[in-house]
Amino acid sequence: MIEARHDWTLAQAEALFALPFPELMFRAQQVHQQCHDVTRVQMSTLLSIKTGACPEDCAYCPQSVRFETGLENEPLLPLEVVVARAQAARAAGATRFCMGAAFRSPKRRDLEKISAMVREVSKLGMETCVTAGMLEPEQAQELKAAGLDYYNHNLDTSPEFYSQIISTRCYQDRLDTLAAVRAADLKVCCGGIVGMGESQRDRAQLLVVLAQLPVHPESVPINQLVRVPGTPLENAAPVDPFDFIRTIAVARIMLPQAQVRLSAGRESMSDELQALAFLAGANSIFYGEKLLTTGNPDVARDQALLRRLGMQPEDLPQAVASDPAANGATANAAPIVHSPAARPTAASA
Ligand code: SAM
Ligand code: DTB
Ligand code: SF4
Repeated sequence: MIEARHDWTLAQAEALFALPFPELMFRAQQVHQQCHDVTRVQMSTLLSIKTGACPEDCAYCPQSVRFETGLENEPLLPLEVVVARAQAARAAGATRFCMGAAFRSPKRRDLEKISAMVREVSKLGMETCVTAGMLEPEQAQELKAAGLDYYNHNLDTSPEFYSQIISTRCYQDRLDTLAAVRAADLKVCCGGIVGMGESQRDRAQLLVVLAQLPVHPESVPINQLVRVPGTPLENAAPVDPFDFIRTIAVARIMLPQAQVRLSAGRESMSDELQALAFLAGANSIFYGEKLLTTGNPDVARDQALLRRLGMQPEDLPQAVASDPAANGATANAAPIVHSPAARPTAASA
């Protein structure tokens, strides 16, 4: 068992980034093998439950009201639409349903509606995740009471580079929300974006901040910037794919127990690059044709990729998979049966 370390320094993180690629991959593999079943991938499906018109100015984001991206704004989706999408995601093999809302922070009425969504999606036996901007401690507690498992709130980059990407809130605001989420006993999903013009040092510093949190995030999404026309970062220089893989490997080493998610950007990645990400220690993906507003590989491509690699999706929590009633599933919820096509095994490959 590798113990989580909270005393990582920037020099140590940078030294990992500077290792020869094969050496870094070997170190990441050692940690991955000890802490995880390397054949399993956790699959989360995203749904944008409130789209666009966000007052924040995050330079990467198509949902900011300040950029002309041609996005159609949409208010909070009705509960039944969200539940139907969660059921479909579960039937396709996802175990976690992530609901994303383009808010700076949710208002009282919004949070009540989101809490209702969490309650209903939980009844399907899926893990639930919400990302809806900054939260006060009581708001985090309200979501916890509704049965929420994870709250996603990314630090995105280093404290030093942050102000070049976002001016409408500061790094400390993000850290305060993360503390509120942790205090409410929610699991933390927190990561960043690679490809915004940041340096290797910024990537190392982001991982140091994550590792120095009092408790490591359970889930760490590593996004490759999706360059959306109309955003200030539409012409950002592409990242060297090996530097992207290095970021995943260093995250794996510094945050050994976390689920490291190969997140946005997969649509433009080859199967070989994604396989390299799994070798570097990624063990989670966003699964389903869409992220929030941009594309993601389709389900058939991901199923084929896992099959070719002899890897399998993680199972739904056991008690739920075998006995939906035990988890309070509603009468209109589809039975939790994954079609063989959705659950590729090494044997079926
Ligand atoms: N508004 C909430 C917030 O910012 O916390 C939740 C939604 S926001 C879209 C969630 C995360 O998506 C961001 O923190 C960012 O890391 C990621 N993201 C947004 N646009 C992206 C893009 N174009 N490429 C990669 N990641 C992106
Ligand atoms: C995360 O780290 N990445 C996801 C999720 N958390 C909410 C969002 C990616 C968004 C990519 C751009 C879009 O589809 O709008
Ligand atoms: Fe708004 Fe979140 Fe997009 Fe920033 S990342 S503009 S807060 S939706």
